[in-house]
Amino acid sequence: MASTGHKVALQRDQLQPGIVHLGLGAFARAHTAVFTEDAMLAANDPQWGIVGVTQRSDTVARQLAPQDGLFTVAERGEGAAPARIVSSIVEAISGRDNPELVVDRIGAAATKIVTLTITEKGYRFDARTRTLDLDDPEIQADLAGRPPRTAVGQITRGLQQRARTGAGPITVVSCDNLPGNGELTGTLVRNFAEALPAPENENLLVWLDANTAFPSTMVDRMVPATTDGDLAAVGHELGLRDDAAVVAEPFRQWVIEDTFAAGRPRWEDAGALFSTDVAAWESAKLRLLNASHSMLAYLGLAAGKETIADAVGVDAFRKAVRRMMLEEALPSITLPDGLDGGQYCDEVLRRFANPALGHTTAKVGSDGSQKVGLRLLTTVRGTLDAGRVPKWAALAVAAWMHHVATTPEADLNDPLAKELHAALPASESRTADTVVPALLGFRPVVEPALAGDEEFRDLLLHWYRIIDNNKASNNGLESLGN
Ligand code: CS2
Repeated sequence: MASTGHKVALQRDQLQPGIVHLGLGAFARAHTAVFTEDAMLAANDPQWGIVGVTQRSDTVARQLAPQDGLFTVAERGEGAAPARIVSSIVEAISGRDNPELVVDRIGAAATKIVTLTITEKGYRFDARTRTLDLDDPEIQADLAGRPPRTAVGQITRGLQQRARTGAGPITVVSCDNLPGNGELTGTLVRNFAEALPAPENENLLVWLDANTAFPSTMVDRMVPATTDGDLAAVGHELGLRDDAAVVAEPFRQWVIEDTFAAGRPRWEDAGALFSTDVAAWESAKLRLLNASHSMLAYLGLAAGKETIADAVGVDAFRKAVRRMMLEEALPSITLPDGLDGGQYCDEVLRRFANPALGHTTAKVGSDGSQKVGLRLLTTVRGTLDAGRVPKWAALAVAAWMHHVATTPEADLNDPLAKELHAALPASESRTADTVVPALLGFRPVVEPALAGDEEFRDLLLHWYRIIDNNKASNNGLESLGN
């Protein structure tokens, strides 16, 4: 790509590798890499080149290598900018194939920041205690001393190398949709360090306290999985083939807590907001946008809708999502200063309706066991605690349950697919009366007090029956039983 005469914004020979990014999926390329390129350009500060690490597969690293790390971001929808080539990635490595190299890069003195987009399941934590899952066999293997393959293992081993070599302080920035993602990441790294044998662990824990920072962030941009059609369209626009191209909506947002241990790019020059109130931004985003996204995904899947835009185009679904946001989620959160809740909800619905994005219900509906608790059960709990009826959030949870119960285990895209299916009755006896109690009893997702709430259970039974009765007729579900 570099040789085609297309404009590359940064002076590549001056870039230094200041950031290691774990989880080089489409989102990271369309969000973190773009903000960082813009920040380096605006401040003429080339020290924040990104070493990108793919986590589970080596595909993106293989695609980027022959293109010198260059790739295209093509915006889709109203207000889309022309396709741009992003030049902030200086190296792409496969964490699966080269775990020692990842540790070395995190341990290098030039590295000042590690950023993460590894999705919820990548943290391998127990959602109830917000601590590292020490029973996870991958974590155990990393603790036992193999070249680390988990993100927490790679970070902690990299930090251990820094402590040993005197490579200096560093900041670890989680960019995943988890509340308190910075504090959580710091806890998981410490849990890993604590589980190492003495005195290895004590030295490391002392070093961590003095040399690391874990700011929280809220990230936002809808980035679907790139399809062959997208690649063909980008090829047409640019006149060249880019296998690592990504498509994204025009909107992007990043709110960051300004606690860095060793400097940072001027991301504010690229439109990021530094705030002391990231927690409020994060809960607004998770419980309004992400919760509605999940709700539309599961309702859409039950009604045979392929994309989020198709699902939000169904009147009854759009109304249900709006009511969930306005009547249940908004009253149970505290908004950050400067955010208008009503406007935010309108904007979210407008973004979902983007017909050009092709964000699939299957993609957004994946990993439900990791998302439903944070996005929806929080609102169910808050609404019940306030003495109100979580009618619409319960609809979303029932739709998730229906998705789990009607999708064969092998097709259920969820790290706990096996455990979820083990909790369910045999497929021929899956009805509201058997599925709802079985999944309410699924402890990794539902806490006992909520599982025992009769009002919530009755709502789930009510909605599950409506969804199940209408599965053969889209029109029936599309009116949600009214
Ligand atoms: C989506 C998010 O896949 C999902 O679960 O809800 O990836 C969503 O598109 C982003 O958080 C938007 O910022």
